[in-house]
Amino acid sequence: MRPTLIAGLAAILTVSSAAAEEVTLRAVSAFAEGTEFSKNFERFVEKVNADGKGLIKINYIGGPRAVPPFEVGNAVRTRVVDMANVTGAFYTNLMPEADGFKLNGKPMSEQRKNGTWEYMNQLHSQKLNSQYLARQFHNVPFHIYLNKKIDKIDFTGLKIRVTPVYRDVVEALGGAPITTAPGEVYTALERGVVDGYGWPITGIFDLGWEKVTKYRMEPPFYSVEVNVLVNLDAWKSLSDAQRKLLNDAALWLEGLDSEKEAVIKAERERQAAAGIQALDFGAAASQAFLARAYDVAWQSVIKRAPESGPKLRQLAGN
Ligand code: 173
Repeated sequence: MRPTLIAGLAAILTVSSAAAEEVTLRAVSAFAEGTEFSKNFERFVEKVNADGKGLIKINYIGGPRAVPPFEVGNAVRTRVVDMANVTGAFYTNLMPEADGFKLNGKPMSEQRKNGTWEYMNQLHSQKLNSQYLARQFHNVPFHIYLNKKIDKIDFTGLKIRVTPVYRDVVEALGGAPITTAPGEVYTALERGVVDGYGWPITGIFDLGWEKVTKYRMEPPFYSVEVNVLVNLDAWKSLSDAQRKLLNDAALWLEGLDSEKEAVIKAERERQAAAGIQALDFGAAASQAFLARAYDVAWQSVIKRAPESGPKLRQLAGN
């Protein structure tokens, strides 16, 4: 070969290997783009792409139009995607104990110190072939929303839309649970297929549910958990610098939970202004409901995951 050609080839190789240092990860969210439980993840993607220029890039494909919510866990396990923003409630088929994550409402700073993160990471590594990068929304509770007025906390005769988050407590209180993805809630309410639904305190305006919601039952219960998972093979293929960038962004993402207190207050006011009436049965009934809600949920987790269930309960401390 002529020296110029060799020099030329060498230049091309140098350029392409420099370019290859920037890794692209494909990511999806189990929640619709731009809605409450995708928004902070989308901010995380922006941050990684800004801070990680030349090092790592997240190609955000979007929400449930890309992968149906209940299939997102399997998509990250099999590396159909490299990264996912998804609640454990959507992958209990692969990890029955994921149903217990909602019962731990401790801040992530604490969970990272007391061994919870590590244990959760181990579970995700074993059962979801994933790195447990971050958990969001520990301070956001759930509610049961209703279209039929009740005069005590009793769901007898009511059909209630659930995911694994609410199934046990709805059944324990006499309701008939009907599982749907979030994308089907509006139609189910509009057609009267269900008389109510479980959902966090935040986010009902995103999909227009205030138009088909009359009541919100008090008290709030459990803790939302939406996790950022990275396929383990993808994770292992990253350099230390790339992993550090993701870990730093993950801590930043968990820190965004501090914004939620104000958001929750505003959301309660917005619901009231939209005509959604709070059904509050007083302190004693609320206490009894909470005790029952935690009790049936732990029983169910421990029954389905006899080894990890008790360990998760011990870590949650309730
Ligand atoms: O109600 C749901 O679809 C659900 O389980 C959930 C979990 C976390 C955040 C938002 C909704």
